[in-house]
Amino acid sequence: MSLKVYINGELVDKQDAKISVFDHGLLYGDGVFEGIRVYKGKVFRCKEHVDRLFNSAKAIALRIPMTKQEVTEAIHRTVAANGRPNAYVRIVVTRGAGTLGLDPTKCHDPQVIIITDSISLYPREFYEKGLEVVTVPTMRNHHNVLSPKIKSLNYLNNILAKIEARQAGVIEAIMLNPLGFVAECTGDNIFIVSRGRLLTPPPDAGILEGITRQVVMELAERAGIPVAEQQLTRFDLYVADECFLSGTAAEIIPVVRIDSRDIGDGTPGKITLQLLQMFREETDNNP
Ligand code: PXG
Repeated sequence: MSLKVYINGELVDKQDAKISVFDHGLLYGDGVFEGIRVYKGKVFRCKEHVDRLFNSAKAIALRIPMTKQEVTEAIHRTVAANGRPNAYVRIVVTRGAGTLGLDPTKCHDPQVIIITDSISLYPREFYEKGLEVVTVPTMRNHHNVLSPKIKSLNYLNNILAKIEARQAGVIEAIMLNPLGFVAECTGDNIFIVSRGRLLTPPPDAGILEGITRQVVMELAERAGIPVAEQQLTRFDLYVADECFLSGTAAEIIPVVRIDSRDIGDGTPGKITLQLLQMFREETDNNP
C-alpha cells in the first residue's frame, strides 16, 4: 500500500503529494510544523501538539485555514489511512504560494500537509549504551531574533549545530543560549540528574517547550523525584550524575559523554533508566 499524504483536505499518494515551488515555506522557510508520535494506533498528546501548532502559527501571523478540531480530525484520518499502529506524524503549515519577495500578504493559500511515516533519530544501540554529545559554537536563537518557542520551518541554526556535532565526530549537539547557558539540543530538550534532583533549563533559557519534556517532568513528580527548571552551565553538565535528552522523535535517550567528559560513570544512569521505563509504560497505555 502506498503511503498517503494529506494535503489541504485530500489524501493523495506520496508521489502525487506536491506543492508549488513558489510556496514561501520553501522560498523563505515561512511556516510552522509539529512532530507527533502514534503509539498502538493512538496519537500521543495530540491536544498539546495541536495547541502548540496554533500558537506557533499565531506568533508568525499565519492563519491556519482550519479549526483545531478539524486539524485533529485530519491527523486521525491520515493515521487511519496509513494503517500503521506506530508512526510519526509530521504536520506542516506553510504560508502558501506567493510571489518572489518576502511579502507574506501576497500568499493567499496556506498549505496544510500531514505526513505519517517512521522516524529514527538515533541508532538503536545508543538507547542502551548512551549517546556522546558536544557543545557547539552555533547558539540557539535569541528570543529577540526569533522566539525559540515557535516551531517554525527555519531550522538552519539547529542544522548548523548538527553539522558541528558531526564535525566533532558525534551525532548530536548541545546548543547554548547567547548568555552561555545551556539551552537544548538540535531537536531535543536536555535534562541532568544532580544529587537526586532532576534539572532542566527553564523556558526563558531559549528552548522549545517540548511536550516530551513536560511528560518527563510529570513522570518524575509521579515517581517522587524532585524536579526543577534551572539555568545550567556547561560545568553543571560535566559534573552531573546523569544526563538524558527528550523529544517526540528521540523519545528518551541517555547521554553518557559530553565534551569528552564521562557523565557519572559513563553509563546510562539509574534515574534515567527509571524514567525511560515509565515513559514506555506511559506511551503503551496512551489514553
Ligand atoms: N527542541 C527542539 C528544537 C525541537 O525541534 C524538541 C525540542 C522536543 O520537543 P517535543 O515536543 O517533540 O518533545 C524539538 C522537537 C522532525 C523533528 O523532523 C522535530 C523535532 C525533533 C526532531 C525531528 O519532525 N522537534
